[in-house]
Parts: sequence; C-alpha cells; structure tokens
Amino acid sequence: MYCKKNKIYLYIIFDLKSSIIITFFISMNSHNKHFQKRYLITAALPYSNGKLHVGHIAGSYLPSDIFVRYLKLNQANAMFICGSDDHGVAITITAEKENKTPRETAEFYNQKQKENFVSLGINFDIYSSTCGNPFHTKTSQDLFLELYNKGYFDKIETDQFYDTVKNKFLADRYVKGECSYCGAKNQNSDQCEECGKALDTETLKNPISMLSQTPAILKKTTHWFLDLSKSESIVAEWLEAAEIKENTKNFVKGLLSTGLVKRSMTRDLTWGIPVPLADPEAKDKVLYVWFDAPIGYISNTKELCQRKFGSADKYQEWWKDKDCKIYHFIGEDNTIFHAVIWIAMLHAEGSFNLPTGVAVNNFLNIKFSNTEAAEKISKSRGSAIWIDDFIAQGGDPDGLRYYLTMIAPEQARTVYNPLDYVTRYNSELGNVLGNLVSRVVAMVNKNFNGIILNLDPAKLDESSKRIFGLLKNTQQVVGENIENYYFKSALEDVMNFCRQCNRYLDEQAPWKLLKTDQEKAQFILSWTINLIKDISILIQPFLPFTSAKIHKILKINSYALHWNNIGETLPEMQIGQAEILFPKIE
Ligand code: B3M
Ligand code: ZN
Repeated sequence: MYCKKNKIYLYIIFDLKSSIIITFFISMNSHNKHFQKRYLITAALPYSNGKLHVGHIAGSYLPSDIFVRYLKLNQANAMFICGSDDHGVAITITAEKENKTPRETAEFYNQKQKENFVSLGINFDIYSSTCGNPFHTKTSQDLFLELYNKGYFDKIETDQFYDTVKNKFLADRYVKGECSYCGAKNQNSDQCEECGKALDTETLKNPISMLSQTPAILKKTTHWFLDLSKSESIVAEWLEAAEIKENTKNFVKGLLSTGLVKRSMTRDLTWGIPVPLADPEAKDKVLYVWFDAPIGYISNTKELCQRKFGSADKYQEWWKDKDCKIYHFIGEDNTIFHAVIWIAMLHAEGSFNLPTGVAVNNFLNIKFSNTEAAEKISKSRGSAIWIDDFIAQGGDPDGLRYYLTMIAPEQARTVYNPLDYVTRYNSELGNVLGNLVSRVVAMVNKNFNGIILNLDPAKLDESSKRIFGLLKNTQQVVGENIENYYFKSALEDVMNFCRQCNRYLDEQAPWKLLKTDQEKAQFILSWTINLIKDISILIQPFLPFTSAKIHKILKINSYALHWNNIGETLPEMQIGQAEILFPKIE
C-alpha cells in the first residue's frame, strides 16, 4: 500500500556562532505516490450562536485536523475547509436573547470560534462564514435554480407550524416537541437528536412554540420540496463505495429502508438566503439552513481559492476534477444531511464530485465528580467545558487533544471525565513520552556535550534492530488507522511505541554503560534520539505543539520533516537542552 521510500537528501547548516544545527530533508518526489493528487477535507460548519466546548472538538474538528495534518505530512495537496453556519433559527433565537441582529450574533461568535480553534492548533486553511462569504449567496441560489430548472422541486401548499400569539410561522427550532419515532421529548421540529431521524409536522407530537410557549397550530403556506425518494438508489449506490464507518453505513441503510420522503427546502423566515424565484409566493421566504449550509463548503473553497490563487474559479479543481478526494467530518446528528440529502443535492446538480468519505463521530457526554451519572453536554445546564476556559486556566492544548483522541466517540457515545483527564495526562503523556525525552536529552547533554553520532542502520545490534522494525511497523499501522478514521487506535499505537522505547532504554541501561563502555553508551543514546525524532513525526498529527517543542530541543526544522523521514538517521549533530514537556498537574 505504501510506496517505497523516496530518495532523501540531507542538508546540514552548521552555524558555529550560535551553534545551531538546522537539519532539513528535501524529498525528491513532491508527494507520496500512495496519495491522491488533491484532497478537500471539511469539518461541519458550527452554528455561530455560541463558543465551542470539548464536545464540538471531539466530534468533528479534532479528527479532521489529525487527518489533514497526516495528509500534509505526506505532502498531499490538501485543503482544510471550515467556517460558521450563520443562517437558520439557531442564530435568530440567540440574537433575540442577546439583543443583537442575527448578523452581529454570527460575526461575534464566528470570531470566538476562530480563536477557540487556533488555541487548540486546529489549523483550517480557511474559516469563513456563510453570511460573510462573498460567494455564498450566489453559489447557493445557483444550485437551487439548477435543481429547480431540472425539475427536482415540487411546489406544494402545505401545513406548517404557526404561533397564533405572535402571528408567525415557526421554522425548525422555533418549535419543540416529541419525536414520534423514538419518543424523545424536547426535540427541534426538523430533526430528533436522539434517533437522528428527520421530523416534520406529522412526526413531531405536542408541538410548542418557543416564541410564546403556547401550542403551535398548523397553517397553510407554500414551499419547495425536494423529493428525496427519487434519489434513494443514488444514495444507496454512493453508500456502498463510500469510505464510511460500518455503524454509519448501517444507520444510513436504516434510513433508506424506511423510504425517503419529500423535504421542504424553503422556510418562512426573514434571516437567510432569499429563495431565488420570481414567483410571488417565494416572497419573504429563504432557503432552509440545511440547504445552504453544506453549499458553504463549496463557497468557502471558492473564497480560499480567490485568496490563495487570485481565482475563485480554481475551486473546480477540488470540486469537479476527478482526481480530488472529498471528505466530510461531522457529528452524529449531521449524518442524514451529509450522507443522504447532500448526496441527493450534489447528484441532482450533476457537475460536482460526490464525497469519497464521510467520517462521523458520536456525541461526547460528560461526568463531573459531583454528579452521579454521565450527562449530555449542555450550555443551559452548565455542564460544558468551554475551550476558552480550559486555555485561560492554563490547560495544555495538546493534553486536551490527547485526551479527546483517547476517549474519542468513534463507535458510540463516550464520556469526558475531568479527573480521568488529569490521570491520563500525568501517567501517559508525562510518564511515558515526557520522561523518555527528558531523560535521554539530559544524558546526551551531560555526558557528550549534546553530541549525537551519525549511525548506520545497517550496523545496528540486535535489540536496536528490533526497535527499528517496531518503528517501521508502527509507522505503517498508524498511517492505516488514520486513513480509516481510527484515530484513537493510531494514537495508542504511537504511545505503545514510546513505551517500547522506554523499555529498550531500560534494557540497554546507558547510564551503566557510561562507566564501562562510553562508545556503546553514546551509540544507544544517539539511536534513542533518532527514535525521539521519529516519535516527533508520528505524534505531529495528534500533538502538534509537543512535536514542535521536541524539534526545538533537538534543533531540527519542523517544517522540513515528513512522514517519509521516519526511520531516516540524523547526521552527527549537537542537540539542545531538555525542557519539561508535560509539567505534572495536581
Ligand atoms: N451547523 C449543525 C451543527 O452545528 C450544523 C452543521 C452544518 S455542516 C454543513 O451541528
Ligand atoms: Zn427520535
């Protein structure tokens, strides 16, 4: 599966005055052949109605960031697209509460979210917004019109929820009620968060208006419906070939087996993208937020291409050329929209690539020491751990990335436990990885003036050879796990390799050899520094800040290191002083 090692040239610049050694590798091939020409990775566009908590990060942003970092480490031409989802009722409700206009609300939280992402090293190539992106309105309206002209929409006079106190139609979150599929209470009128099914006026029981807290009635209005039943076979065919986890596949199959129905793609609202039809009945109507939101992936790609290449039109290389793979990373409640409706929309439009993969994570629950059971993360009940609080309290971004990956809800809902976080930070990051780096670097400095030798892998002794074999095996398995969205297993493999390195060191005991065989001691320590350099590459997708710290300690240029450099030996060089990577938390 993996291509043979590229030919690597090693350049060393030795600056005597500052005694800094900068090492950089130049790879002869521009990218690893095993990889596709282009990749476009998207992470779900969060509603700009609040800042971010650990549940958001564990759901789609951290896994997608790991995936993209891994692709970029392999020199793949990858674009990482995100931005806020600014339309819809989620925003207008918050705006009403905070006494702002929807646009002010969207802009305010878009900025907060951007800061939250940066603080955790989640590095989008663009973080735009559906109300601020100059391409978004037209891109959404054009797509709507294309479907309209192709006859995909049915104009239907229909019953919609209505508030007789406020005299307003009530879209989506303006109405809550009981899901008739699973019985869950307090669900938004368009989707049940518990069972993931789409809801409508017939399947939401006991509807209550969120505007007046009175029962919502039904009133006639006209909307444009997409008949999803026409796309059933297309979705089923796409699903078979898609890179998608087994549990997600089964969930979508379940949706298909009960049959797809007509879904309204327009709403009686003032905030949103106007329905682009001259029809008088389209007046004062906007596109359903779930119609325009995924189109945001396309508009944001256009905006990025405009910035990066001076041509928005270049977006076609990512959305239309067949040599680009598109991956969407989402949370469980977004599955129906990405793996059913979006596929139907894209296929109906006809000129865009369908996604290669959709990576879905489940929700993260939370368990505080003063509560009995794990509960859902909820702003209103105050059970959220906010990213800005975590950082302001001195939390380590890589510590959080580590813990959230280790407890990732990849197959089912899992639980965030603040006490467990402390234990794992100290005992795994601190004792396994931090300790390995600090003791080896300290010994090299103390006994050999920081000098490590250039070693010939062909001349390794048996146990050093064994650990080299483990390294190459780890590199392969970690890569495969990341490519299959098994981020937790991938990180476990990396940590197990660190444990093996500690064991290797304990067996070789260079601290004893120092008294009997200096040469062998320097060999073992030099070899372990090479392994630490390789660990710094293996952890880069997961722990980018730590990886950069190790590079600083070793005096290696981070930017020049690639996945292919794992196993390459360092030249004779002088490393820097140790630094505590994971200070103990009490
Ligand atoms: N804003 C829902 C959410 O934040 C929605 C995702 C849109 S992705 C195109 O969970
Ligand atoms: Zn339900």
